[in-house]
This record gives sequence, C-alpha cells and structure tokens, in this order.
Amino acid sequence: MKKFTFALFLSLWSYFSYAQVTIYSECNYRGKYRTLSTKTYANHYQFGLQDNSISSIKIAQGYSVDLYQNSNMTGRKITLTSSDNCLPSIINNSVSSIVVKKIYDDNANSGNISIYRNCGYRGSVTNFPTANYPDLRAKLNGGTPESLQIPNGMVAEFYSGTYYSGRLLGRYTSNQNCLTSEVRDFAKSLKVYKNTSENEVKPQPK
Ligand SMILES: [Ca+2]
Repeated sequence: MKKFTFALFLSLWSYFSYAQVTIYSECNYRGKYRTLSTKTYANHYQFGLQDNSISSIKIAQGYSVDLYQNSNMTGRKITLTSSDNCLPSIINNSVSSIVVKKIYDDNANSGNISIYRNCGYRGSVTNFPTANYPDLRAKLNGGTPESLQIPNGMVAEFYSGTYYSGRLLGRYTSNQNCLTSEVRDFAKSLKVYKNTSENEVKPQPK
C-alpha cells in the first residue's frame, strides 16, 4: 500500500512537474517507464530501460525526440514532436539511443511572449510579459530577435525606432519560426499586449 501510494505520488509528481518526455516498454504508455530530460542518452544504460524495449512515448509540447535504432545515435532514426502510443514498426522494440531537445518554451499559460536569438526557436531566449519595451536591443543584450513564441490572445508589435518611433515592422499574434529580415535587422522597440476587443482593428462603418 505504501509502495503504491509512493508510486502514485511519484507518477503525479513527474506528470505535473517534470513530464517532458516519458518512455514506456509497452504500447499505450504501459509497462516499465522512465522520465527523460533535455539531453543525449547514448545507450540504454543511460535511459534506464532494457535495450530494444521501448514501445510508446509521451512528449510534452515544445520538445523534440530523436529515436535511434543503435547506440551512439546510429542506425535508423525517427524524430517525434508529440506523443506516440505505439511506435511505428521501423523503430518499435529497437531503440538504443535517444536525444531529447527543447524546441520552444510552452508559455501558453504564463502570459509571456518568448523571443529567441536564432530562427527555429533556438539560441538564448528572453521572456517578455505584457508591457512596452522602448529599447528592445538592450533587453536582448545587443542580440537580434529571430524567432518568436506567442501564447493565444497576445500581440507583439515591433518598431524600427526606439520608443515606438519609426515604422511598425510587424504585428504578430502567432508563433514565428523565423521573423522577417526587416524585424530581425531593424527592430528597436517592442509592445506586448493582450488582444482585447478594444485593441482589435475594426473595419470603418460606411
Ligand atoms: Ca537497437
């Protein structure tokens, strides 16, 4: 009983806190399992399940997982970015090494937009809560904004001058894997706000 309670606690804990990626020895998220973090597992000793035994995998939003047939990231490879309740036969029961990567931050509930220094949600990241940022380059430590993650209902506006002067280079309400070269090269200030009905651009009545 104690063991069961502890196991339940552990699985809830891992589900709510650390459930980035979980591998299972059986389809439908059953059997033996291990929770993985963002790193390279070059052989089955490192990921902690029997070799050639993985059959299903849970992947949290924002993570990418490379599964390899052989150890040291060799042999057949598949890349997954969402959960799979029974791996395809080309890789099922044959995984021997794994690479877990974070592809973007899941900020859907945090109220922040995230700006990355490189396209593809890579490079260092800075989070921007709802506010005006008169000197974007200073906030990025001199770096340039290259990709952008925006939770639902938020807006990001980039201007060519500091203090929202110059031109509006772009207004975004969804993720941008690679911002336009104009934004990347010239954005100097930023407004981040909630997309309330007052902010919506309404067509002029005739
Ligand atoms: Ca193998």
